[in-house]
Amino acid sequence: MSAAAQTLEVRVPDMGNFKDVAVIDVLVKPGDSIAIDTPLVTLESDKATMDVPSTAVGVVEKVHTSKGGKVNTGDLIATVRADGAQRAAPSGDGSERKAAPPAAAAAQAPAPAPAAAAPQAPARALPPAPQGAPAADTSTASPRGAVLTPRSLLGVPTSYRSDLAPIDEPGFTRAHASPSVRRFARELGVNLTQVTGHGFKDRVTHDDVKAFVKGTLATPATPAAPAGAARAPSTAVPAAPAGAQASAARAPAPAPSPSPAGPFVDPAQFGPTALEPLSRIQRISGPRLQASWTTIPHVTQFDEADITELEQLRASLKDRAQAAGVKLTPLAFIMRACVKALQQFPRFNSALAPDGANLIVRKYLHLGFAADTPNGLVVPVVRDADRKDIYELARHLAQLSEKARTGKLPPTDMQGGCFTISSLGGIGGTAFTPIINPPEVAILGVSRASMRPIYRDLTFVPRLMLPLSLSYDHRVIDGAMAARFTTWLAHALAEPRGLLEAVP
Ligand code: CAO
Repeated sequence: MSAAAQTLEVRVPDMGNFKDVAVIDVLVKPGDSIAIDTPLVTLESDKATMDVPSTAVGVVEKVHTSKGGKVNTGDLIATVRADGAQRAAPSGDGSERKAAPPAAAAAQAPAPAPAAAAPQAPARALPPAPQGAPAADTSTASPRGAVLTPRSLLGVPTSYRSDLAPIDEPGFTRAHASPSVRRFARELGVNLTQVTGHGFKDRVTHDDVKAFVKGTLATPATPAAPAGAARAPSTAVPAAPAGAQASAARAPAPAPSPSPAGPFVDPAQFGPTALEPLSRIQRISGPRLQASWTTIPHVTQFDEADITELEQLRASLKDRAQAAGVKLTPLAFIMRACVKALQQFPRFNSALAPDGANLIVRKYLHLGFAADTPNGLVVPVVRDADRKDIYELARHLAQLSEKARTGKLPPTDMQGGCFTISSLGGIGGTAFTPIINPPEVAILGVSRASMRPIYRDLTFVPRLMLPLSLSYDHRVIDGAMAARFTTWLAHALAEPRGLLEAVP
């Protein structure tokens, strides 16, 4: 291979504002065969944890970072030896291109190699190529173009990995499975080397991973536990079925979370139970939610908005919206109304300074919205929402939701939110108490609108009423101000033509 062999560089992709990000894991070593998307290192900032996927195919020549080190956007992570016969030409802008999977590399791999699997894997969608790169060349894998796989959208305590069963990384890398199955296995903390594949040529499938998890959950957990477990009662485990293999050591380890709510009473004492692992996002976001709920004095102000006219207006704009290539859901109007309310009440667009004695009032307005995804809750952020009209808001809402659902939301699309809207209106419910997303100081919950008889001018009239639930940080916002905010918001939604004005 050698005359033709070429060395490719894999660098840290664009990490937005993150600087000096800690390398908490190195997942490959020299000599490992890697494919596109093979995770190379795990990075962790105070806001997010992410795997850096490979943008090259070949054999790792050298790893240029180490566990415990720090990296920044563009830093070299690994050099990879690709087969010249199948590699693509260098891009000329300093970035490398994806090489086709080298047969030689596949042959070197001791087990069915990911390189062999790569051609079947759907190509990862990359963000737009950097300036100067050929636009139509989807094989361009710029060091700044790879998509990070965020493990945390809401922040991560540094010790969170301690609750995961260790994964045999080289074995995981060699396992015969597609990138989506690998992602799924990582999500559940499943060690792919332990999973028997039943797909084509014994490839591990999603169903195999699920069956493995079910199997391990049906067997008793090892009594051995991390330090501190003597205090923390064990998680519920059912009695082992006769003849079951003692495979609990392989099971995704439940988080050894000492419960602040008092001693744990094992439900298995009172009847049959099953243990289901939380998704990785849930495991990570849980402590963050708990910290917000227990450290911020939350109060929730309820109100309702008459959106009868808004719905008529929305129906009348359907064709125009379609022509503009967007779908106008009530949320776009609610976002615009929130922007105006935040401009009216700037305190809601502030953060409490760490000294607890000052407010940091933002002069920009990025609006977050909660999105329900197959992997859990994420909060994409619409940047400069105050400079977008209702159609642009709808467009960004749809685009970010789609990215969130398909796991392609980069950390930069989740940063810098000023205020969050959590809309459960498409699903149902009459009210709920959303949890503030710090350092924000308020969050608006929206439930399902319903026709209700409203007493007006001595008679009941049918009106479409939208329930609003505003949770706010009582250290920053007084009850009277919150009531004024929701009253103002309800009024803006009740007279929706004001929401259609052009935005400067
Ligand atoms: N009342 C009645 N109907 C509503 C509504 C409301 N408040 N809000 C939306 N709808 C309707 C929409 O009009 C749409 O119906 P049509 O197709 O007939 O027009 C339907 O419900 C579905 O809307 P949608 O949910 O697809 O779109 P959206 O713009 O309202 O919301 C998004 C987008 C991403 C916010 C949403 O899909 C989502 O993920 N919501 C869940 C958020 C969540 O999990 N919050 C909880 C966080 S706290 O744990």
